[in-house]
Amino acid sequence: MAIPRKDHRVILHFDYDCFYASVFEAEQPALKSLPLAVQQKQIVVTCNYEARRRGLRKLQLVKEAKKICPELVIVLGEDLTRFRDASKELYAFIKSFVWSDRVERLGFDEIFLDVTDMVEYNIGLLNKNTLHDSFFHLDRHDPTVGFVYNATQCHGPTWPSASTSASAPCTLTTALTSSSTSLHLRLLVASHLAGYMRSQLEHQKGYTATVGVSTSKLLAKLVGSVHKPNNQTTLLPPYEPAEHGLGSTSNILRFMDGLEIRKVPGIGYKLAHKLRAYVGGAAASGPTTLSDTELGSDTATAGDNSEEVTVKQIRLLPGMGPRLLNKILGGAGAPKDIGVRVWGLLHGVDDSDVLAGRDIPTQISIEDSYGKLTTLHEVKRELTTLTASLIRRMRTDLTEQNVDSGPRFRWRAHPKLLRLSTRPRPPPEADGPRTRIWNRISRSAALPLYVFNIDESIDALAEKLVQEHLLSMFRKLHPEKFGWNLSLLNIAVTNMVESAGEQRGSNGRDIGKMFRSQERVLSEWTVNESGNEPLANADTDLDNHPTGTPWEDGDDEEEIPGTICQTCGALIPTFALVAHAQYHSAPD
Ligand code: DGT
Ligand code: MG
Repeated sequence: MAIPRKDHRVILHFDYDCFYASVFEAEQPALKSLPLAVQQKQIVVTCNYEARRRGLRKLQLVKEAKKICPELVIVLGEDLTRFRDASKELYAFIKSFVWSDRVERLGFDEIFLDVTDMVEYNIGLLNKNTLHDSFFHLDRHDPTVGFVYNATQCHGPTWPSASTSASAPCTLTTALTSSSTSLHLRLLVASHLAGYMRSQLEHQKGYTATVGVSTSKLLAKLVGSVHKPNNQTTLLPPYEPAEHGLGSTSNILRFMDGLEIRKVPGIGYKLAHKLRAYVGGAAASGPTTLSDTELGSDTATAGDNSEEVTVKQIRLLPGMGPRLLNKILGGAGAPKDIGVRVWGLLHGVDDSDVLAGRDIPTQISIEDSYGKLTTLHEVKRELTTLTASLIRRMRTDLTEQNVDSGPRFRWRAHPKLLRLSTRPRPPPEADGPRTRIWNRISRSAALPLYVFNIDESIDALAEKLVQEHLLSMFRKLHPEKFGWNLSLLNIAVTNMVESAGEQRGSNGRDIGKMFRSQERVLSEWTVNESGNEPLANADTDLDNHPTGTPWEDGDDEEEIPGTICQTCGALIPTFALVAHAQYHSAPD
């Protein structure tokens, strides 16, 4: 089956190294030489490379980390403000190099850039006689702005690497003799831009990043992680099997084939589970064909699901293709074209565009998770704290200073809905501690106008919003007076309406107009059930984004999917369950 691609683009993917730890290091450079871990709840969410050299890993229990490295310096990272601020600052810095507005943030620490225009412009100016001494123009209008580079070879490592490559390394000679000349040359030139931007990021901002260079977001992200940290990787052509004549293999296919399926963005926990189970089942029962009536929901439990499975193993299964994938992965809630989409992903196909950055978020949400939250008194206290943070965030992210006369600040956008979500902890089951907690329940209501009153104190507004709105929303979610136990509270403002086009300085009147009809809605106090929502997974997953691309990002807030340990009652992230069980079974 022919798989169409958009190979004319040049895409870079930036992933800051040990991001949260780097934010602390940028504030206090003395930390750089020490093993440093960032703690959220009982987890080391990330650690610097000094700590990694000493055997620490990301997402490890703090207790375990301290055992491995007693001299570990631990900083608390539960307040996300500093990471959010650093992320915004770095985004603006990186964006300043790029000509197009196609600079897209994924979470706090990843950025995709479409640099096709810059690369093509610079290829147009290459002088074949002085390639060693080329000049990369960073400004179309000022020919003095840029950097000198050697256009006869790629900057930094490539995949395949120059030494192991069956195909030629990334030099201009191969670029010019190859049938894929222009692709090769584009990637070569882009690798220099990537190298320059990495060095500027390090020297001007004190952050290092790992970068991938290819023709799609998917490939740039995946190839970038080949050389970590503080490095970059360019995925070399040929990208199509036919490019180098009969018998040559596409480097995309070779590269993808070696990946564990869960590494592929878009193949999340659930899809990987089904695919692994299918491979396990197929291995146990021999080749399976499309007519097999066993396919479908039963496949998820058919085989050994603990085994890692590569893209190649899936791709080469008998009868494998979009139709079989549809049978394996389809079902309630799955997109109709899941088979075609996953088949494309396994072949490294991702035609999604790098989206132009918007600096107004689609929603703002604040949440916290709890070991035990059982009384209305505690709920009210927590709601008030969360609401105060939410209003603070709204003021930071959604207002700007008024340059004209009138009020000092103006709202750049107005969220229209207020949403309260909780995650009730199910009662313990007889079969042990591994009850997965996946479901949130939520209710939404119109956001009252008074929240936008900048002259009122945040604490007073938070108190009012809780008393007058959130508590009654809470009671509708949990009509029983007691008997519930919550593991999470989340408050969000959504349905953002941007104020672009409004006259500066006229915000008071405009807000009044905008919310007049809303006040009517509020007076009737209708609360809409928004239903159960799946837990937003930390990574992107078609499972959770049935209508979108693998790149749809959730909230800025993250959380750790967890399970209650029945021995100690702590909320343990799913990935840490085995380690945690070992901890209880180990002698003191
Ligand atoms: P890297 O890219 O391997 O050098 O290390 P990081 O720390 O940049 O890791 P990355 O890129 O996966 O994630 C960026 C930040 O997001 C990281 O510094 C901490 C946070 N983070 C990552 N995974 C999780 C998670 O599962 N839960 C929580 N709460 N935070 C996470
Ligand atoms: Mg990172």
